[in-house]
Amino acid sequence: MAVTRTFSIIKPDATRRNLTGAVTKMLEEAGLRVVASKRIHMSEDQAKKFYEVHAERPFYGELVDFMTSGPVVVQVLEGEDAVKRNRDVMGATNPADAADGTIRKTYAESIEANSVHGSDSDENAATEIAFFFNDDEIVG
Ligand code: RTP
Ligand code: MG
Repeated sequence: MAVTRTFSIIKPDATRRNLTGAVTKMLEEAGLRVVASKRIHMSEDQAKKFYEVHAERPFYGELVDFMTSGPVVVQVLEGEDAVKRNRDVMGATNPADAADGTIRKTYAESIEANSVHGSDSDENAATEIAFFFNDDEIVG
């Protein structure tokens, strides 16, 4: 299995509850390595652009409001089959459907305030990493 990268966000509901370390520990225990990390407060423009694919969905406005409601931690994660590995440890979008032992089952508050984002393909991972990080900020 090839070592690849994915992009992760620890969302405002998790940073508000001081869960940055707890979430990161679960990512690390799942075999992912944090090769870049920074805490930012996303602007409305950034959040709108980042979630552009959801622009027509009914929850888009609320999602942008939520993602700009507090600090987030954006990270680049490296590991074998990183996109799938990360999505497996994140669990289902809705915590009510997430498997035991996943981040969302353990920590998410709701389908929206679900603690983490993870890229859903290698192609989107590359786009999302480039959206938040310069190459010299990633140390593998
Ligand atoms: P993500 O992109 O954040 O990793 O999560 P995902 O693939 O599991 O979910 P996606 O369908 O891409 O939705 C993106 C984020 O929008 C919020 N959401 N709210 N109110 C709702 O029905 C609803 N559905 C989705 C969640 O924060 C979700 O992670
Ligand atoms: Mg998604």
